[in-house]
Amino acid sequence: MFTKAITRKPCKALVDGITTSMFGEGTPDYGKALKQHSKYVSTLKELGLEVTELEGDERYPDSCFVEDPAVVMEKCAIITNSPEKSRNGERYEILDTIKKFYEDSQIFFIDSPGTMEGGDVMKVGNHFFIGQSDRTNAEGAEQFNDIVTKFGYTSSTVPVTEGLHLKDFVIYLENNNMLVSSAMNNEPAFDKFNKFVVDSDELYAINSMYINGTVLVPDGYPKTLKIIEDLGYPVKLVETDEFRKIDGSLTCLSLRF
Ligand code: CIR
Repeated sequence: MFTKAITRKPCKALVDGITTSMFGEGTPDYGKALKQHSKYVSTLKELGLEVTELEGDERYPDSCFVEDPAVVMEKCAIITNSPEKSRNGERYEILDTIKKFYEDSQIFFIDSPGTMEGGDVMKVGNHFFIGQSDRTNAEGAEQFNDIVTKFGYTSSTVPVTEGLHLKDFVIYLENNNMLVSSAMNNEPAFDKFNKFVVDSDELYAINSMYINGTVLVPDGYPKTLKIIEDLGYPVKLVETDEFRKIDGSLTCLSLRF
């Protein structure tokens, strides 16, 4: 059960955010991005979360994607280490906020040469699947494993072969249900789950977000919406088009715990 979330308002420099153009083209419209973000935050609040809303930080164009500089869980928090120059400083900024919720003895760091971003970390019960991607390397995954095993969690790695982060291609919706890309459907690590393959023209909607029984789904992906509704989840649609232009989706806009 999640009770809290941390978000950060998009800054004007959002228009300079990093993009692989894997989901769409163009530059985000800042005004629209602010509106979509504010709706996202109010949706989290409607679901009962107490949201700590941080101010935009112009030094870091991608800083609204707070999921990446930290991984939070019940027993500890891990400050990650982005290999992207324009994002690495976000780890120091999120730390101050993490300290409000965790004791110093519960806060850990991924250090160079280890790299990691939270978008590559997917929690399933007490297990973490860690995507090995351009942002998260084997050393980062090993450091993460050393930390979480001390607290009774386990972790394993999964190769990310098709884009930015693990959670762009597989997402856990609890109740043993997973949305997957066709590549992730062939990943043996996920064999035991009820997998639902999302069509290639709706790949972006894999990154839907389970919050306390409800699933937030990006607006505009009817086939994926139907899969989720047919599974019986109450659904809330959220517009994220402006973030999509720079590879941002639902989970990356918050830390939930
Ligand atoms: C980046 O490339 O770092 C940002 N433009 C997008 C980050 C998205 N983060 C996520 O999915 N966890």
